[in-house]
Amino acid sequence: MEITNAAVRTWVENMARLTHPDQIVWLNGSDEEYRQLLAEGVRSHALIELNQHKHPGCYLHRSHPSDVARTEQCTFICTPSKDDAGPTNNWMAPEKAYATLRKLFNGIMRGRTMYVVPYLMGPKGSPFSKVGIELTDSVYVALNMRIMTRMGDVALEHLGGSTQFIKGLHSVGTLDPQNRYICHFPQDLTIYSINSGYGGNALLSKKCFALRIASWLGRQEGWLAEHMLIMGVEDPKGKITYIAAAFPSACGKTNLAMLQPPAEFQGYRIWCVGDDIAWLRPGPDGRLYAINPEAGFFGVAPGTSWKTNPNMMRTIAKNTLFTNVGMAPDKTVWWEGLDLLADTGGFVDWQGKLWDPTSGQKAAHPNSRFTTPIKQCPVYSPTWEDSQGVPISAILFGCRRSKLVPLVYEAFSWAHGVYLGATLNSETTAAAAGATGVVRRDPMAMLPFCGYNMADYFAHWLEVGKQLTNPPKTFRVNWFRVNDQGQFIWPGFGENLRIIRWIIDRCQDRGEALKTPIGYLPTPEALGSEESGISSEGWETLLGIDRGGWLDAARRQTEFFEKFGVRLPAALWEERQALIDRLKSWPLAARPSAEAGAPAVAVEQRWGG
Ligand code: GTP
Ligand code: SPV
Ligand code: MN
Repeated sequence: MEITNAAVRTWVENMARLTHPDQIVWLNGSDEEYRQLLAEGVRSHALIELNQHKHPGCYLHRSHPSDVARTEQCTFICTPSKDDAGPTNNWMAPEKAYATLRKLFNGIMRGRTMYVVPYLMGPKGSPFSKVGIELTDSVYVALNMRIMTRMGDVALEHLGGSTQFIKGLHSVGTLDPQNRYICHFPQDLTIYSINSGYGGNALLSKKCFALRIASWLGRQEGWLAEHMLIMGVEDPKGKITYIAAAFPSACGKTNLAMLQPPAEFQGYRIWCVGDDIAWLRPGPDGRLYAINPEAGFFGVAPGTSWKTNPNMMRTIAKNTLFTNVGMAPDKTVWWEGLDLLADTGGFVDWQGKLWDPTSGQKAAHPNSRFTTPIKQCPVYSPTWEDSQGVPISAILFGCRRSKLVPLVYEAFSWAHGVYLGATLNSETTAAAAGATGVVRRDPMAMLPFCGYNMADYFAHWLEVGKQLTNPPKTFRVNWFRVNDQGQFIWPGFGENLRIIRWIIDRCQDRGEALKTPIGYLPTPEALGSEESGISSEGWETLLGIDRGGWLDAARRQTEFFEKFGVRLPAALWEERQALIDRLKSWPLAARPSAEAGAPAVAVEQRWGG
């Protein structure tokens, strides 16, 4: 296809003048081109061809051991004013960032190929879709972009003569962690990323564009870019209810988005629209509509198995790129949690070293991943192509908390839901470099992904809610409570449908709930406690409320809220105070953990509703 868009041509020429590639290859997105890129990947040792009999179309990539996850300390929002980036983002002045990065990019592609990767985020022809162009010297990144986005001519066709496209310049550089930068210039719709080839650092469509730049655009244009899965839940009568859910990285979005209903859920079907990112906007009917801008899954490998996520196992059976997993001598892949191995002779770990299972070292890196097309998912939802998106009935904010936070509870209102999202706390995971298992504040699961001041972001959420005459109900969920032995109490995965069923009941004004100071809680019976196999002590932990713990938690929010100064919407302070007041006036006798089966109305009367 001839490149007629002058703005695109000029920008690519300018970036080529800066980086000096030996050659420039414009990608059109064809199957033939994809095969050539794979061949180039194998030739240049970026890829290892896997057993084509057992894994047709699949390849393995090993990233540099210092480059295995997003690096948040190297990620910057470069707005003209520091306040516009806000206290939760790293900030660098745009002039300084451009100067630093231009120096690093200068001549960096000598001896390399620059791939020009046009891509479309969202359905073809949708008014909500947006175009990006990534320039990269990594064939691995180019291949991933082919799976993760609608890549090639389709994007340039959608763009037409428009100058509004997101400019992304990426180089693996020297992979020097000391000079690694992922810089965002929202005001210029520009992203510069250097010295990493991994995931969200390098696939600029994903976190850099579809969340950081898009959240900034969404604020101006009246919509939301969120770290959310989108799923349809079909009930036995054939009615499909759509849900969006924000969980921090590696906290269960991909798994929930395509869950396999347990046997007793006869007639239920799950439809996966997306597993990581949702763009949401108010529709003409006062409901909130969501599209998934992506076209593939970049999913966590460890823990994925026939038992936990059979739909993903089917999805990744072919045409999948694996990154940093272990490999058997017959060139099949393996990771922790997959299945027990009879024989580990000749296995190599994610770095290609002979693996000794008794060493305590993991075969697969904890953040090892697969890149695979959404259309291969057996429960792929055709609404993925729907240019208006799907109407969302419920929004879930999920966290990974071994203590305090119940399995599920419902907010009293949109503003209360925004407060539940804004105060989300979760234990860190291997998806980002740094310590794991540390509780940190991760508002709306967007801490690393919000492209502007989070106080303004909360205000924007509240504003969007005002435009919805029929807003989604909002919920907090936590699959990760542990017992004294440190084991998960809740079985999770497919069993999460029990929670989803209650949530849908609540959206249809059914479903039994207890009104408590923190929100509406289900009774164990409403979740199908008889079939769940969980003991009554288990249920007490999962659905109990620790009043002292919640009062402490509310107090600890002060420090977080104060970071934002006067920019923080008053509504959040009010929600916090209201929670404290409800907790203080709550008669201990009415605690649902003590009398889990009590009818909702009785509890309400006792603490004054
Ligand atoms: P990102 O791709 O990083 O945004 O992660 P994600 O939110 O999509 O998380 P994912 O579904 O990939 O799950 C991350 C890890 O949590 C995997 O190891 C899963 O096996 C595990 N996990 C997912 N759902 C559950 C659950 O319901 N219970 C338990 N115990 N573990 C879960
Ligand atoms: C996450 O960390 O939330 C991911 C993986 O989805 S990455 O693409 O690396 O951001
Ligand atoms: Mn994610």
